[in-house]
Amino acid sequence: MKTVLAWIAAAAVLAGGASAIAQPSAPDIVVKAAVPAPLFTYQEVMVAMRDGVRLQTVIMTPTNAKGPLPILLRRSPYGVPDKAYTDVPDPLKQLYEDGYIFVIQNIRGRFKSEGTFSLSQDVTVTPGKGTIETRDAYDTVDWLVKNVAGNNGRVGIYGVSYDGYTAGATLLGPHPALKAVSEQASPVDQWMNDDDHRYGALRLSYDFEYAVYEEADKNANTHFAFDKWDTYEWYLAAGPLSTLNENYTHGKIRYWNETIEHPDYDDFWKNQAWVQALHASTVPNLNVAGFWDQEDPWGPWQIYRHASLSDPKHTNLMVAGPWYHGAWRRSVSTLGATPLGQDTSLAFRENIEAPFFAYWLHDKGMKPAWAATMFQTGSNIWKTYAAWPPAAAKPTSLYFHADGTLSFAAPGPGEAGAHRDYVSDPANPVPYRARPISPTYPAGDWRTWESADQRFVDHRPDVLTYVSAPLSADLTVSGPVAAELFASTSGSDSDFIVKLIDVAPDDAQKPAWSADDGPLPGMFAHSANGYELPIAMEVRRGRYLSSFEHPHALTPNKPVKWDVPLRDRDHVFKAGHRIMVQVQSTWFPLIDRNPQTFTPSIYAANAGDFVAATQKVYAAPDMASRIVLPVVAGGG
Ligand code: PG9
Repeated sequence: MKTVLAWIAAAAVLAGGASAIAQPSAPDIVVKAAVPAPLFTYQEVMVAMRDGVRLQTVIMTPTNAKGPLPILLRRSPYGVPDKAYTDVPDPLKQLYEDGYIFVIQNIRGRFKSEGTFSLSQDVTVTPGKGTIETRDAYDTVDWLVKNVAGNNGRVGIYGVSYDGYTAGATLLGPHPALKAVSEQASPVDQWMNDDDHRYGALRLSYDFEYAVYEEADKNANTHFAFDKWDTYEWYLAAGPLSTLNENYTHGKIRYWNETIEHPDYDDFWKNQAWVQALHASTVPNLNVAGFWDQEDPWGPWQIYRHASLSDPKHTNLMVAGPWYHGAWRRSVSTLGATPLGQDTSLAFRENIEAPFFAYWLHDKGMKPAWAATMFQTGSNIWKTYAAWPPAAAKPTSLYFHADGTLSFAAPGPGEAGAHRDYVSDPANPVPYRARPISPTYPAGDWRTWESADQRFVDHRPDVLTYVSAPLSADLTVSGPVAAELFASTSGSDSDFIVKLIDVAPDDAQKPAWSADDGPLPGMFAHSANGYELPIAMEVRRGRYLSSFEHPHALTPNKPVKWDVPLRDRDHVFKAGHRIMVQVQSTWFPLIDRNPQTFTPSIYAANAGDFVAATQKVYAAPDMASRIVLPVVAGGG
């Protein structure tokens, strides 16, 4: 920040003069603070879209520009700055140094932007034309290059999450002046994964609280007014989901109504799965994902894969790191209780993001030679890959055994019929993080729960734990991970949640944290000894095992295969660490409770439908539950 100078020279002159000439009375000495030169000019304009709807748009042009600059656009439902930045925000510092005109726009229906906003309609795809955000971005870019003084005719767009989606949606119909895109944590299909569901299992707390956040008031981001801090208690007391509208939202939150009116994967959701319309890399795009993203960990990988279907110029890039949602725009130097040795977010912005935009918008630097760059955890180093997943990764099975161990050896003949059981009771669901579970907004602790130590549940009788022997050598896992469970329930519907965990060695005599590593973040204020760090976690809902469109009842007590995709990972389980898997059937209130009685819609279930069920997880030669790891021999 520029120092604010005090104009003390005038005061010194006056003081000197006072000794020479007697003053009848002391004059008022006016000390004026020097006003630093503004870093940006600020302009707010209403930009008309093709249908006449005008969008509130803020343009900030650096005052130090020495020539025409490219424009960096961000389109958001969350509001725009009401004055120029007086200092460059940390996440923009590297970009500011290269020189951009920053433009931030409220999407239609939000704040002063005209038109209507609806979480579902905004992402609904019109074949051949993309989504409403594809078209509004096109019209905005068109207006900007024609009207913003001092622009060089090139535009980039970037943003995280909703702003990431508005960036990603441009790929379906980009304006010719749009030369670079960085979608960061963009969702692509809200029924299949990311914010609102996981393969059809409702992300209750997020879906409900976010729908209120964005749809309760056009002019605000609204926090649902819980009357309890521990939302675990609040959602449990609320009972079946029909009560949320009856008692609280009264049918006024459109997206929540739509969520419970469309339990299955019907056209309402399919038409919003915008990535299905993407078949090629249309504009250079830097996809960014967090391995520990608690909201949108899946979308960027889908966009990357879809754009890779045709990418002759190698303009489609993938970056991922040890980050919660959007953490690469903050600062991340630790994961769980482990120091990473650097600010990985800053490194991303300095070495990847800024050079990406500089190359495409300023003709500076080199085009990246890699297809993917990951901050690989465990080894805690940056790695670049010519292709993702790396060809060297070989699917390798890690098997469950009914004695609670995990090993690379499949169950033998002596383990015929072997299984472990537990009772899953929707009246006493397993919390997804240590209680109290504060509201999603505005409390910051939601951000980091995916890297929280899982010891907080592994004593529960309704959580099965499997653990390997300490590894004799490093085990590198790079690529998509999956679980295959053979399991039954005594109910006619049920959920299974699988967590893959890296267990740090426990040596109480050797604190894993040294003072040189800096202060530990509050919630991890203990050493890494024995820390159970989740590497991957996911849920499957039984009713959707054979069809996402047409749910089916499960046959009570009949074991079936549960495929549980665990997304892409790049992690080294270090020698001496153990691999752990936890299996459970509730994860509350992150995921709504499965009644464990099949009903046509869970959201219309009555209190009486919620019953306890006995779950069996098999580890037998013909029903070998396993985790499939993409192992890179020798670390790659
Ligand atoms: N995860 C948020 C979101 C994006 C898109 C749809 C719904 C929610 C966000 O942080 O913007």
